[in-house]
Amino acid sequence: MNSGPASATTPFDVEAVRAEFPILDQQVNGHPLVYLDNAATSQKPKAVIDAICDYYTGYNSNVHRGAHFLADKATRRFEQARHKAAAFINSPRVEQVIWTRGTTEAINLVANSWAASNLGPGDRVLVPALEHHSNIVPWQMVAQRTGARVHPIAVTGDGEIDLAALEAGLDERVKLIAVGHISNALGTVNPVQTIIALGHNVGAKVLIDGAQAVAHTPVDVQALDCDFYAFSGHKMFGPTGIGVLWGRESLLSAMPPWQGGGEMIETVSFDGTTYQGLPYRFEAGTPDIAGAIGLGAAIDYLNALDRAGAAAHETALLDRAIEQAESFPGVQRIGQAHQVAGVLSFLLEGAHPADVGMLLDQQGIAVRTGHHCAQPLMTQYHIPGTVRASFAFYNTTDEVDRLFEALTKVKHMLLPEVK
Ligand code: 7TS
Repeated sequence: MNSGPASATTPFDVEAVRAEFPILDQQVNGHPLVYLDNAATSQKPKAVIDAICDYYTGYNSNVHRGAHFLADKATRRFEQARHKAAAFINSPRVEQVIWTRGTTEAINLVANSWAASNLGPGDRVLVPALEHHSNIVPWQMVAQRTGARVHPIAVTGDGEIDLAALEAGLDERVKLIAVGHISNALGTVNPVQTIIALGHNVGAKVLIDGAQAVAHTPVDVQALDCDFYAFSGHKMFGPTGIGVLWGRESLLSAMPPWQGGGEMIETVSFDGTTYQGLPYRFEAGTPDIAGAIGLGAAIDYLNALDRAGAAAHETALLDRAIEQAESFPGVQRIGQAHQVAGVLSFLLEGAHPADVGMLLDQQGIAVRTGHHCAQPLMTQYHIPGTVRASFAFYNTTDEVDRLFEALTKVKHMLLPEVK
């Protein structure tokens, strides 16, 4: 893990970090905000907000087109952000970083380009049963078009991928394994390195959905040896509307474009059009320039942060939350994986998750309730959804305690007869 600039002996200063996130300092429903919905989207430090503001106030211009000062500056900053993203995940080459709207679009790009041209009848795509819908539905759509089939990989009652079941399902018909790095619904840290090696043993490609990982752990696509890695800027303290598809160069350069338009062509004529090389052939139309620049600022922010200290602080927060959940009468934790990050999913016995979420909100506490876009997992557990508290390094132990104090009140309100 990166240790950042702070020395190992300097304690992680959560109050100093919080001061960088202006949104955190506000009252909601008459209480200080406790933001525990970080898995849905993270908050943005001033540096990111300022970078976006500077772009619009100082050098807003389209990229790659203009022969004027502002266009040059916008293009330079936009491409600098791509270099930052490449370094952030240790990409061998910057051309392997393709801007997308986010994880969802990155996965759809692979489905519509690589999978549409490489899958055929009888081929298989393996997807763990705990995946987010955006790592299920695109594969179902392309399977329908190609005659391939999507097979779920079993998940244990604890919320871990059943590796024995995965191995049993692996043969040369499997062309792709699409797996999340960290589960958004349960926080399970999946053994992606093992899964990548297993997939490669049978000649399958492996795509990692890194949406939940990038905020919590350093990512090294070369060490992982994955074929594709997808992530969203907004879950790692950057803006919405921007994300990355990283791909192995040999795969990306053989893939057909999936959207046509400006920026992605070399020459256009009615006799035939030729396409740009990487990464532009996959970036039709005006990109989210402010978003890319904002994501670059988020990466700078993370690089300057004591990431080891932040990770240790997050682990302490989650441990405290799990401990309190387990000693809280009537609270059932959903998911008991050995390795978890960032997420506590739970139910309050006798109460609907939506009611719990609403009453927590009345006390200033923001959580998400529902199926978390992981319906097959909820179906497996026979539950309508969960209450999900998800943490970032700017949360405090006091906020964890406030969650459970508020939950005590919720319990009295919803279940006055239960002790
Ligand atoms: N994959 C995972 C694992 C996710 O958690 C999410 C978003 C996505 C893909 C899609 O990312 P997007 O940026 O393209 O939307 N997860 C959530 C969540 O847990 N609550 O709201 C969004």
